[in-house]
Amino acid sequence: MFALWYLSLALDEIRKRLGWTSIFDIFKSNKIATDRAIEQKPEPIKVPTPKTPEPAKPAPVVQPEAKPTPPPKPAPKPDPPKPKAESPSAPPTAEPIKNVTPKISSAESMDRKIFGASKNLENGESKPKANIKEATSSFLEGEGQAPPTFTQTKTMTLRNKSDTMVDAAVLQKLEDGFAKLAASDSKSLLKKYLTKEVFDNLKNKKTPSFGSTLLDVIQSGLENHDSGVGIYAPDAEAYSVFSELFDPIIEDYHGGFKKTDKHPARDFGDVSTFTNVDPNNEFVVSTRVRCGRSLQGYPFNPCLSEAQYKEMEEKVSSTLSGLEGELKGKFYPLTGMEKAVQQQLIDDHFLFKEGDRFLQAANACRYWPSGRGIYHNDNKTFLVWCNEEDHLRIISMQMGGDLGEVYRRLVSAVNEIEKRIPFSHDDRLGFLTFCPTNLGTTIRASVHIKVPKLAANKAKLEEVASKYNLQVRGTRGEHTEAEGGIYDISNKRRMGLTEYQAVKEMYDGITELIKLEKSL
Ligand code: ADP
Ligand code: IOM
Repeated sequence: MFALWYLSLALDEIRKRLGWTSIFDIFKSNKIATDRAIEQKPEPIKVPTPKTPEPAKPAPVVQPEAKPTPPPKPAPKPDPPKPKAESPSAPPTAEPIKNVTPKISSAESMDRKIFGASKNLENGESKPKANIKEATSSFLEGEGQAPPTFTQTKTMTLRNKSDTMVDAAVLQKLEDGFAKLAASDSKSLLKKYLTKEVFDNLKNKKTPSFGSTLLDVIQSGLENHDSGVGIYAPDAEAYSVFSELFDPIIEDYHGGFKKTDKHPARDFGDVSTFTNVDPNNEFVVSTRVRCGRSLQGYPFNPCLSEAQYKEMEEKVSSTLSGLEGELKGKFYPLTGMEKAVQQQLIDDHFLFKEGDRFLQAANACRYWPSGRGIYHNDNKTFLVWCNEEDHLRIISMQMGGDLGEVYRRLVSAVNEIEKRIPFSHDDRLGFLTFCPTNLGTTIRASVHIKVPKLAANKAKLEEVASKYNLQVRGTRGEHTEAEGGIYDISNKRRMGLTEYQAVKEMYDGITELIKLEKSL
């Protein structure tokens, strides 16, 4: 008996060494397979698994000084593949909302208002998230339109604890950029308010839905030390997550709009009250009033995919094609527009310029010229810019100083467009825009004006203008110089007052400046 048992053990050992399967093993493996098959019925809904992220590319060093305006990018790069939707039953879990300002109930509620949560959150559609990360990686690569790499897929798992951390390369870029800014003589509001303490408090934060970092917020100002402001909100949640930086900048720019303040309700006032600021045509060359709007359901520039740009352009052009009367016009896409035509429109002050380095550094010019365009009526007194700095810039302008006529046209256009497209609005911040300088009413009412005596000393002109809350720009707009003695003077603040009051501020201030010019 003992010998038999010993023999069976020896045989089993030989079988194992030779790799043969015993009858028992065959039975055992069949049973596991059967059990698995039983367990797998009914089959659960399969959620596509994101591909393994590619490794991040090394970050080049921030350019300390302003670079010359680069030439426009020739052709749009292909649209990044859309990230696959996550499980429909699992809406994104936002980071705990510790950083929101008291007036904004929560980042999520803000997001719901702004991005049409019914579309992006409740359906588990994570499409826009990919692009903010891509934006950051593009900046790290020093290239505005880099193809999506690891960051695109990485955002799909943003809810994973480790993915809420800011990448080491981004942190390094932030530290380098901050050190250079701190050592610079930049006059930007970014430099003024990004103290070491604020920097350290914010450098590890990310917005819950888009994963936007402090770098996404400040990269334009880090690259362009000559910025007036230097920060943008890559997505609307950035206004609350990075409020420690946005709030003081907003307060400074908008003349005292505090973090505890609430922007008043929209009020265009009595449009018939404004008259001609320069009835004798002595000083004012032309008058313009514009406002900005963001389409509900879409994030800001750095988070948009090329497909979204195109979709928005289509929405805007088809909506505007329904306008009648003096607003009736045509939409002209930038894609395919002859260079000579484009340049003429820019030279005539109708169209936005191309290759704005401030916007490029903020990742706002990706896929250019895709999705960009201009709508205008026949005599170019009513215009709409599509997808430049903001989704929409609605503009009314004409030669001379008849502010009443210009404002009345703007108000009727905005009212007509608002009947057709819903815009993003926040209870505290008013209409939401990419740049904090444009929040609230988003109104910039300006004149192109010649005041040679006052302008003999540019610093003096700016000093007098600021007394009336006015801002002086060059002839071709922001960041340009005056040509032929023509300045662009407009209301500076847009928050904490109504639309009517913003325009009145320009009207009153220009009236004073003209009086002063006459007295010299
Ligand atoms: P905004 O931020 O209001 O869009 P920009 O400073 O970028 O303004 O200027 C955009 C264009 O509008 C520029 O070509 C500028 O010359 C033009 N512009 C601004 N104000 C006037 C005006 N009162 N008359 C004519 N063109 C104007
Ligand atoms: N609105 C934006 N173009 N501007 C304020 C940029 C800046 O100077 O920082």
